[in-house]
Amino acid sequence: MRLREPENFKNLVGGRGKGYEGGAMPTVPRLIVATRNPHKSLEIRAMLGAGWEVLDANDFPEFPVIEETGDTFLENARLKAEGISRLVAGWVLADDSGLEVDALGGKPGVWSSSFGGEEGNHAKNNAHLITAMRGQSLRSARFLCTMVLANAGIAQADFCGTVEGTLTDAPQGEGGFGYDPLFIPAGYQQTFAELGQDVKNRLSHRALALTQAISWLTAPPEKLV
Ligand code: ITT
Repeated sequence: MRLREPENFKNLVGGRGKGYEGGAMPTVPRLIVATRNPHKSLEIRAMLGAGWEVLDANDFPEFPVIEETGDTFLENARLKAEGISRLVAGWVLADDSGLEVDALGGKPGVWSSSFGGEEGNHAKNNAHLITAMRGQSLRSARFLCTMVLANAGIAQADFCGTVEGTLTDAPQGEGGFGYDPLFIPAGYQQTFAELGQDVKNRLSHRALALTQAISWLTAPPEKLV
């Protein structure tokens, strides 16, 4: 998915595109993604294309880790967006996301990142999910993503995206990250990890939330900083 370039991007805090070495290169709007998960920012960068400069918390080693103490995706996205937005000028986008599994009463949900016992360990998370789902005939699940846009330390808007699907009983495919090798989106026969980044970026929970966030950011009335 490629989102259109914003018509009023002159009013967004801009930066020079990476690789700018002087000359007449136009300023592009800058979005700082409040994440340390490089897979998320890679997807967001690919979806936005060259019309945006996308940075993340890994570009700012001095940024603290924001504790995710909320019980909902919205609370955690807001904590991350506002926490980073207090430290940097311009628009900050936070993404809190996860997998909701019907047979597990909605788990791992908000705690998707540490389901296997170790924060951010995708292999352990997947192994734990496979074990938890062994023998289960109800295989339905969904990825959810809540995004919050913040500026000057204050959340300004939030957006949600959901993609329904089913779980395999063993990993399939090498692409994507996290639970992608176990998740077959509705209407497809392969996992997100097999379908590849272009397909995932057209239909994912993250794509659906990002489309709304960018529309909001670039629609009149102009969002002056
Ligand atoms: P940040 O908080 O720094 O953004 P994180 O990975 O910890 O990074 P979350 O707290 O939002 O982010 O947890 C998201 C987890 O949900 C992620 O680690 C995966 O386990 C899962 N997840 C979210 N989106 C996913 C996707 O597109 N594909 C596969 N798994 C995903």
